[in-house]
Amino acid sequence: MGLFDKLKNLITRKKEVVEEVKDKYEVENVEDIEEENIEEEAEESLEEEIENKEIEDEEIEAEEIEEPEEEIDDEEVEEEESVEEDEPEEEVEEESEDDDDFEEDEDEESEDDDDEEWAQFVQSHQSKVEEAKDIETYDKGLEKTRKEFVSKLSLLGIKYNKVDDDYFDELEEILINADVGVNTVMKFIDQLRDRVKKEHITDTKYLNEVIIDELFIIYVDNQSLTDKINIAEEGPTVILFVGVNGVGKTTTIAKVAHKYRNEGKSVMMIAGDTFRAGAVDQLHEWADRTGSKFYGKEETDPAGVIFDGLKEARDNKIDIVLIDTAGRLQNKVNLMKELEKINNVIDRQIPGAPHETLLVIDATTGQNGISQAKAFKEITNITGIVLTKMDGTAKGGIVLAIKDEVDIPVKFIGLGEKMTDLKTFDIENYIYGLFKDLM
Ligand SMILES: Nc1nc2c(ncn2[C@@H]2O[C@H](COP(=O)(O)OP(=O)(O)O)[C@@H](O)[C@H]2O)c(=O)[nH]1
Ligand SMILES: [Mg+2]
Repeated sequence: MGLFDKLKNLITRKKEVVEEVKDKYEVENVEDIEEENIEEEAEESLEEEIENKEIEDEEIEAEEIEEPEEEIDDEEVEEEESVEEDEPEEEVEEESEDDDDFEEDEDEESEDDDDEEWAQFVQSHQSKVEEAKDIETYDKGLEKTRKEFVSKLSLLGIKYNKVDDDYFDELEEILINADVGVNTVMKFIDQLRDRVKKEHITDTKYLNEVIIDELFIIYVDNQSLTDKINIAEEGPTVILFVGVNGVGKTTTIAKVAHKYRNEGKSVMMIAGDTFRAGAVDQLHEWADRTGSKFYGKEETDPAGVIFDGLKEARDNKIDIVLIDTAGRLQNKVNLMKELEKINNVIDRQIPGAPHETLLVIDATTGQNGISQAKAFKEITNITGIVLTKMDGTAKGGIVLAIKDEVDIPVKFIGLGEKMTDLKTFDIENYIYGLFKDLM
């Protein structure tokens, strides 16, 4: 199976996940599904399974079917299996009606098991909804880019029925306008021309498939598809956020805190941006809202605040420490010195930390963002990029440019202003968000 077919399958599967969840919960938007809806749904589906199972059992007994497995499809087999595993309360009760003296302590034991199995059952429902929510957020956050870039791409396939120089010129323009980056585009067009020659491609519609295929190759480039956040094996995981003013550092910290708090982790925010008036208060507020601890003082040396904050994080056995910094790129030498100092104090408190230094870039600033990434890369060791405000731009091609021109993995992507709109970067969801209408 070719790469394009794989992408097509992937997109189809993702569409199905979202549709299935929407149908099941009878909602327009997956994001409207609340925790309690999931529990209700889990309860209902468990009852349904028990009923089905009972009906099946009766049928089996009545008809004496020898190998019923062959007659039911995969889904039903799954359901049947999980019913067996789940040993639902209702059945236990029924059984004990028949067998009244067979007995209470058994009941209690199986209650514990039931609790655990029930939790797992709910969990499987939750992960499905989570998956659908992720897909939907990418879908919405990339809408502008999709509308611009992909619709132009399909129009191109309609306008030209032959692949010629004019076609390539226009394609080049579309890609540059989507902020894929001039160098990336040049390389890309060269590769595409080669392939067109080698494979004797003349059909522009087929070429669209090749284009998607090649864009995907630029990003993947033999690397793993998701770049996970490096979590410390022991002690607090320290994540340092850098980037120029206004790109979304503080809000990103809030969103990251929200994510880890939801996973049940303890979080502390440290206000290393001690320069901008109100910056400390702004972070403090986010800490309160996300149920995170806070450490910060105004008008002091950031390295000092970070040093003290980390000590407190260690003493309080905090899982995740998020450090905000001031981003002043005006003076590279000063910023370099300051970050060096910050890194030193972090390492002194927690050897090996920071575990991540994330550079926050505003996707709407396009090539300017790429320049920032290049500059910061010279100043300090950046381990990942957070690309914010993707929802506000039609130029979502910047992800590809970053990969190709800066070669630092995008770890988070900001797809909107809500707390849940920051997602771990997932190339498959990104591809889905961009190309779902093309297939
Ligand atoms: N639409 C959108 N707005 C964002 C996103 N991330 C941040 N913002 C907005 O960007 C503005 C600046 O954010 P802030 O965190 O204060 O930037 P900082 O100066 O780098 O700390 C705020 O109005 C945020 O709401 C995003 O992913 N999408
Ligand atoms: Mg800030």
